[in-house]
Amino acid sequence: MTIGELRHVALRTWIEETASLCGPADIRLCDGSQAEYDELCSRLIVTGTFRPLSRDKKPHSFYACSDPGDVARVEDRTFICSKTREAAGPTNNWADPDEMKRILRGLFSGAMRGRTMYVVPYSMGPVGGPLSKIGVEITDSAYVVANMHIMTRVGNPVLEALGDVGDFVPCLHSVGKPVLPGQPNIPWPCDADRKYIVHFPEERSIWSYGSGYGGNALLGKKCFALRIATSMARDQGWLAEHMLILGITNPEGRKKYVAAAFPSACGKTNLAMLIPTIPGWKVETVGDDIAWMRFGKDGRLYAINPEAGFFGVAPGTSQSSNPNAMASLARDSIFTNCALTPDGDVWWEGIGTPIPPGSLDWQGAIYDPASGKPAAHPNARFTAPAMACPCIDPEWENPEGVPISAILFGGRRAGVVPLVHEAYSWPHGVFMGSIVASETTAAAAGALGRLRRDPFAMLPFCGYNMGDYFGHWLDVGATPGAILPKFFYVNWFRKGKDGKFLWPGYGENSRILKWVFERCDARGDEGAVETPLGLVPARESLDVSGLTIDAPVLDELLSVDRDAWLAELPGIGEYYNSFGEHLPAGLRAELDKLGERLGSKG
Ligand code: OXD
Ligand code: MN
Repeated sequence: MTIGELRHVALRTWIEETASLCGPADIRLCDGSQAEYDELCSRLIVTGTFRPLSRDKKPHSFYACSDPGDVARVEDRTFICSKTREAAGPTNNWADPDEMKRILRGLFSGAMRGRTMYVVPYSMGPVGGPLSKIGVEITDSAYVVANMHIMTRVGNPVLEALGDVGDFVPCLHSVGKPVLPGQPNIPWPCDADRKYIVHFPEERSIWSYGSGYGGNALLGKKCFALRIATSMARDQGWLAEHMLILGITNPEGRKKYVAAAFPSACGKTNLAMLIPTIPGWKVETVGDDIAWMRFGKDGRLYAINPEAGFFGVAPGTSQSSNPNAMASLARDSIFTNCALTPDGDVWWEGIGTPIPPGSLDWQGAIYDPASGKPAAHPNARFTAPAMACPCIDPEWENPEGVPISAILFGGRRAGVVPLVHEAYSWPHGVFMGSIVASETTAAAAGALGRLRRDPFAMLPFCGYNMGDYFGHWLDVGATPGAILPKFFYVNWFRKGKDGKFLWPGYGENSRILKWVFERCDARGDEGAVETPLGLVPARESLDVSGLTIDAPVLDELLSVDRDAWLAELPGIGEYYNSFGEHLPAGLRAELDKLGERLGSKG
């Protein structure tokens, strides 16, 4: 189909206006076919963006190196341009929408000269599903289109679902590097020093300029499925969350679904694909990053994974840490900023084998192990199709979603937070989500290992005032007739005095999932012990059979350090003050209750 044949007038007009602003050499409406994907990959080989991997090692897969100035999400260049600063709230960068549009129009003017402008209709969620939504990304990056093919559902079926007047989120993207006459095309075009990742929540549009990487450029993911979707969800009474979704089945064949929020690069993909170490239990994956949830007619909370692929952190992924991820990326995948071995495979730190001599690093230079630098960038990524995952859940594409029984929060905390604790109530669970804090990782540009509050793991992803977002969560819990999931807070990352992790993690986390599963069916505090923080497992209820763990270590993992928590309270209070009048009274009340429990119990 050509642009002129598009029946959707608003879409056609937007495409024509964008073309006249950006001045591309040609326009291509993407159909989503395999032939189109293959042609894009061939083009990317010609520009040097892709190198094909060996057919024997990773069939139909490609290696890409980014510009060194374009390796991660850029939170300081990400803006929420609501009409007022207050609507964006204290945790977002705000800019006046008119002023920002003026800047962006200047940057986008002529930005696509010499390039193809791709128009990518895509669906977040199964095409036409009741929880799904449509976006259209206009981009001048073939790399972005290829990744969108894996990460979302693209092309003709989406246009059909959109019809003549359907709603879509316009997402405009340019790498900001026109190809001028006589200039060669470069493998990773970007405008590294002038990036703008901009959201207009009221008009529900996205403009992204200057970066070709991940969450900055694949606009269906963080920009639409989280930042714009949170503001839709608030208005429409649902939830758009930075959560994995997994199904867990017990030895009797009963199954429950769990959603879990962890800050970026804290092991969501590993948890979503976990292989239980406890006999007879099974975990299956619905999604590893984003959940859209709303109540069904039966009162339960149903979740879909709006994505169709995994954009996972490669370093640390191995046959032993996550064999299911390794199988997902075994073919038909794109690898960005990994190392390349001489026999045409990819390599990264933590893959479990030594780097073969003569490998190239993430910049395409011969790797020198003596350099002391990693061969793969710490935020190197694989883009892999979800359906290739051996443990993909049979219901993962159910357009109605899967019913959620438990919601987990977690972060990287060397101390203070016990291995697992359960909330006493929905508002207490919302309180837990609001105080998530984690040591920072390489998923975003900036200092590593700093403790930062990352409420609901949504700090970089909430498209409106975070105080109002807390209020929305409280309101959702008060929905009449709702059968509410239970909340839990987990911390696999607690360390002992010797600096070593106390808990083995990975497949052993199934022991915690088992306790969560059983708590969902339990009456009262069966299997649990009350503490000031919440309910922790009664020692005999946490299955540690077959695990070598000393009793004192387990005690330490499950202990509530009252002094440390009393010391945390003022910080939480100050944090809450930063939301001013937008902080819901219900959360302040939870903080007071925690203070009382710490004073009177434990
Ligand atoms: C991601 C992130 O890429 O959270 O999922 O940064
Ligand atoms: Mn994420």
